[in-house]
Amino acid sequence: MEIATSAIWLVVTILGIVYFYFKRKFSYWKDRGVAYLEPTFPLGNLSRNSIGNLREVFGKLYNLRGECPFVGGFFLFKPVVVATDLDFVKDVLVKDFNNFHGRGIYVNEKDDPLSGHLFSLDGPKWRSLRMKLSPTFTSGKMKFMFPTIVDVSEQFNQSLGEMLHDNSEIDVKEILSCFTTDVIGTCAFGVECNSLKDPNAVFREYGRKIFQPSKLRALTVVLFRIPKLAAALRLSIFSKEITNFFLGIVNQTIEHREKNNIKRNDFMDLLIGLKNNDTLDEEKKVKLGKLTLEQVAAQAFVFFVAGFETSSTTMMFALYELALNRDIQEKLRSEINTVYEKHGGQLTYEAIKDMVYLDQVINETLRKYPPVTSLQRIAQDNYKVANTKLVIEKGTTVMIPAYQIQHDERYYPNPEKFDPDRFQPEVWKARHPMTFLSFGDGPRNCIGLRFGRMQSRVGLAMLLKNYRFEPSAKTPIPMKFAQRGGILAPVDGMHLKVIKI
Ligand code: HEM
Ligand SMILES: *[C@@H]1O[C@H](CO)[C@@H](O)[C@H](O)[C@H]1NC(C)=O
Ligand SMILES: *[C@@H]1O[C@H](CO)[C@@H](O)[C@H](O)[C@H]1NC(C)=O
Ligand SMILES: *[C@@H]1O[C@H](CO)[C@@H](O)[C@H](O)[C@H]1NC(C)=O
Ligand SMILES: *[C@@H]1O[C@H](CO)[C@@H](O)[C@H](O)[C@H]1NC(C)=O
Ligand SMILES: CC(=O)N[C@H]1CO[C@H](CO)[C@@H](O)[C@@H]1O
Repeated sequence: MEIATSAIWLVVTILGIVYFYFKRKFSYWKDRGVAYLEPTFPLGNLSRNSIGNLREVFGKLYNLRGECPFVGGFFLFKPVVVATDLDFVKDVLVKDFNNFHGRGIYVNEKDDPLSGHLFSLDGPKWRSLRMKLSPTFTSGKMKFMFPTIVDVSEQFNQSLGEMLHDNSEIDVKEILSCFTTDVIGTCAFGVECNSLKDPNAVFREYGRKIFQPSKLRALTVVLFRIPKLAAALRLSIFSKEITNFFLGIVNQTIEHREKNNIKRNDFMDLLIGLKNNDTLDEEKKVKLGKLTLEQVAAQAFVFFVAGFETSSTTMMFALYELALNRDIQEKLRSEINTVYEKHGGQLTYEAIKDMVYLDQVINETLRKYPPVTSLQRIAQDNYKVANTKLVIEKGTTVMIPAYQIQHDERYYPNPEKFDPDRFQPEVWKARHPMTFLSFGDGPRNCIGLRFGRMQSRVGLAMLLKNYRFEPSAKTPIPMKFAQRGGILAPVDGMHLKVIKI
């Protein structure tokens, strides 16, 4: 009896302490006079990032904006800054980058070598790696890889032609993922693949596995957001199966190339160079060490993960809007055909650069459908916010709601309208530079921006030259976004009618 009563008291007391702890934490923004969304116990209101769709919560938060350059949210009991003012966004991403260079993502290089990649590392490790990898993505290097991308696109065009019947309705999301998987598989791993022809293609299979949402993963992703706890538990982000596959394929590729002295001027060649040679930090005149095999594998892995789904998503939403806007589709096709002719019927690097309207269509697609809907930084030190009395405390996460900013009618009137003319040079130059955040901005923006744009242009040019796209009964109109997963996607694929020209 005695013991039972004491036990009950103990439980009640603990629950009480936890409750008041959260309650005190949840008054964080109120105490500071910052607009915030009432959090729910115990998840706060930003946990849905990992469990469901953050876009809705961000929409609510964004609507609270006022004088203050940001509003407050909670991830579990941790306060999160949600930037709503463009000058403040610029301070975080560009001007005061030194205080916001990290993302604060959990990394466990020891148990989980693939987690040590450019996207998740912070501090000097990130800086040194970014310096080493930047030369990999210059326009000169892109020019070298261009013919490879065109080859893949021709193979893709052919397989698609064989697949189609007179009046086919297909899920373009799936076929575009096959295309970008093949491009990255070829350029980053030097492995010839034809995912469209071979439904069991390994890269496509692993690509699916990485992006497959699951309940268990949702839970661990919440834990990853508390890096200290995750580190104490020594959690691994990627399964042994995924790790072994990527380490194995990189190991084999390197061995094969070194033994046979093969040079292909692709990402893998450049990574092998970084494994064998020291690099020089031009600014500080210091040598940066060589990459280990594990580090090479982690970078090839992140090129794959960050490179295929983002670009295929861009092309998918472009085809969707083009199917709904036939006049824009015809205008674009006519540009593509004219430029092809001008360049002797060849899709050259110069030809692609001449397709200006194509670029506008891609920009407008990325504006309306940013594949990565928000950006993240973490404060290195206490930070005084310009023109306010507010201080962002060390270790606080700052989120930038790119999707909301790009749908704000103050910057893009009638934001739901698909209008490539928003990106005529004189129009976009007049806008605040932080109104377009689909590749992030500042020194930690997307390193693969040029490559992502290039493969999207080649893919779209090839497709629009040879096929016409129309909506079908299964096309999602109006658009409904999936509630899960990290990258913007429709609920149930993207079915369109595809007609040979
Ligand atoms: C249309 C295609 C793409 C989109 C929309 C996209 C978008 C983004 C965004 C929003 C970020 C975060 C930027 C920030 O926080 O400021 C990012 C980072 C990154 N992206 Fe991309 N990306 C694309 C293609 C690619 C490709 C093709 C690659 C590699 C081959 C790539 C590799 C990376 C890497 C490594 C980072 C981390 C950079 C760092 O932290 O230093 N991305 N990307
Ligand atoms: C693309 O495929 C179609 C058949 O579907 C073919 O007529 C056309 O020549 C191909 N184009 C290129 C550039 O390979
Ligand atoms: C790479 O592969 C070789 C065999 O092909 C093996 O002996 C070696 O241990 C592998 N290295 C790593 C780091 O997995
Ligand atoms: C790296 O060193 C190898 C010889 O080990 C050399 O062939 C290659 O050109 C070097 N690469 C760079 C980028 O310096
Ligand atoms: C697309 O947007 C980017 C970034 O705002 C810009 O650099 C590029 O010139 C734009 N292209 C077109 C055709 O508007
Ligand atoms: C997890 C989550 O989203 N929790 C809450 C965040 O705040 C909004 C608005 O107060 C609630 O509706 C959510 O349930």
